Amino acid sequence: MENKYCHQSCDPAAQKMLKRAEELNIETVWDRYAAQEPQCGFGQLGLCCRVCSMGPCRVDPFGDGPQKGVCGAGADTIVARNLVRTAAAGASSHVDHGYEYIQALKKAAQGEIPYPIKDEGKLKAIAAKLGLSAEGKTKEELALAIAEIAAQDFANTGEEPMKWVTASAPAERVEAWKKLGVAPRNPDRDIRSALSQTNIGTDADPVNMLLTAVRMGLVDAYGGLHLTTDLQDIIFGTPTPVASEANLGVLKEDKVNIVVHGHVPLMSEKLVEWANKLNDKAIVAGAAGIQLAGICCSGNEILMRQGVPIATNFLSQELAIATGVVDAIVVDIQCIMPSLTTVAECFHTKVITTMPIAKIPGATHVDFNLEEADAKAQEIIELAIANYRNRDKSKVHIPQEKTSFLGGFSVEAIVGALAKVNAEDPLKPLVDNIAAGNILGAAALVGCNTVKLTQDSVHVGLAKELLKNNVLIVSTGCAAQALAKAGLMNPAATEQYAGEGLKAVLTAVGQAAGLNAPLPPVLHMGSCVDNSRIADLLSALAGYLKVNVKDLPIAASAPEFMSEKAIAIGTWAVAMGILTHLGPTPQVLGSPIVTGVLTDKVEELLGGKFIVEADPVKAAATIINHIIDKRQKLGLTVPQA
Ligand code: NFS
Repeated sequence: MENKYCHQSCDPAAQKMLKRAEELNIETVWDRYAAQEPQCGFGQLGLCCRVCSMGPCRVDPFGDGPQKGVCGAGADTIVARNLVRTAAAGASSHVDHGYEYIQALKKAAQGEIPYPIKDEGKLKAIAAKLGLSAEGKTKEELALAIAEIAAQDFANTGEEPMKWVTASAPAERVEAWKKLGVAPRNPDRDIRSALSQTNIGTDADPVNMLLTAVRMGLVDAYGGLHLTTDLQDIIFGTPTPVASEANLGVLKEDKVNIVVHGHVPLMSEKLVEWANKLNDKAIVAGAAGIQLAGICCSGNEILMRQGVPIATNFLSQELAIATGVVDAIVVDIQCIMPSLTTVAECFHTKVITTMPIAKIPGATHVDFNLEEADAKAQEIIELAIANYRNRDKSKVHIPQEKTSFLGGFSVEAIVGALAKVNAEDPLKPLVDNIAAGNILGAAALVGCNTVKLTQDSVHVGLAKELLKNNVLIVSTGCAAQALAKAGLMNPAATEQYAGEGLKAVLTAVGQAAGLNAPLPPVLHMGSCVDNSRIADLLSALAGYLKVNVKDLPIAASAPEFMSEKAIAIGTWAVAMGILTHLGPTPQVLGSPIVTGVLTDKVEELLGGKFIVEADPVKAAATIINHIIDKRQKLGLTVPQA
């Protein structure tokens, strides 16, 4: 559909809702972005410093004005300092999330909270990777022992790396990080030290600070992502393939619609349970039942384990409310626009906050806690049901767009599907097809949306180019939601978009796995914390091939990133040795040293580096050339031009 909204979003449902929002005079993220333009050029280059109150200071990028802040810090120091603080803030979000699970696992093991330990297989697998013997232990005893190891990582006062690092990362990487002095020791302490290092008058050396940025990436990965995925799987179960639907068309005019948004599934899993239990109450209230749908990573979590459909991704969260049928939008932490309550004022929608660190003026706050999880989840669902009767029918406007897709591709699920082809040696079919060139390589498409680029356009454009060239895609976060909405995660997409070699492989695996259709060409591996799953898959592949991760024909991309968390995760990907593409330009160009290290010199040290390119076709070409180069170095066939 060619219309004036297609510069804002390439998602047709979002375009329709943008038109609707304009008719109703509802302000959206796109309007506020327009009002901010032109955005501050100093800030965009990372040259604005607010570290102390002698400032704010700024360095003139053209060389005419001041070249130093009041304290004497120049462009390189200021940019590096800002970058470290961004990465530290990103890491702190994921570490905070992981920390919730240490508490949860401990309490679950002691029977203090209504969360059974669901996945005994994963429990034993995590125990084994941590070197714990399961013998003679009940599952509760083993869970408690795992929670204690995690807690010790947060109490480490020594210099040795966190246990979660040595247990999760390839040994070769851990050695490389130790040699550089960046291996995480204790997430809390490392983040504290990064903030201390970047205080006024402490570190002025940009390269020394960039090493700390790398450490923040690793803190995010192991104190945040890996720890979280591992413990979440133990409590809630490891995802298995599941069919679902994506886009605003999943909302139902005749049902109580509850949209779940945020990141921590402790609350959202309980909402799924109680939505099922209270469905009849919704019917008594005059609705046809309860429809749950998700936004952002809480959405991804309950999709992966429960098949709950995706309403939309980050940038169009306000537009979900503008459908007029959302009876409650229940949020926990991260990526929640404070404007939700303003949009909700135009409708009957209740915005329900649930966490002590994430309140929004104008929202209803329900103090969700683990001990009272059932009562609180019940309270939330009942608030939504009671609100159904307040819906104004004249304001209902649901776009019909929705696509069907498959989610739930944990590493275990992928290996399980491959085992149907070769039960003894499941990775062999994948590796053989990479070696033969049927699969050129693999790319991870991850991360957010940003209002600076047309919503979903770089995700979708890049994915289509890569698939055409036989690059298998794995995806997480809002990227995965973009690709699901665009219809790239179902068997039909394999027929339509995959190159011949890739199509043949996915068809064979799909048939063997009993799907009666090809595997999707883009595999949904979960939320952003589940980038840990991607790393585990790559580590397994590298281990199988007896090479290092940095030698694999692979790349990562956050084509529309916006969050501090994405900066931390991207830095980790580079530290794993992976070429990492970013669509928007990070705020570092004001420093030639920082830019030079991140896009070039870091490769010598860690094997990976950043590239920046907003055009999806050009980005795909660079990624494909990189993959071909890695194939050549491994002595694998390369396609003829
Ligand atoms: Ni990731 Fe998931 Fe989305 Fe970006 Fe936000 S939801 S944690 S940060 S916007 S991908």
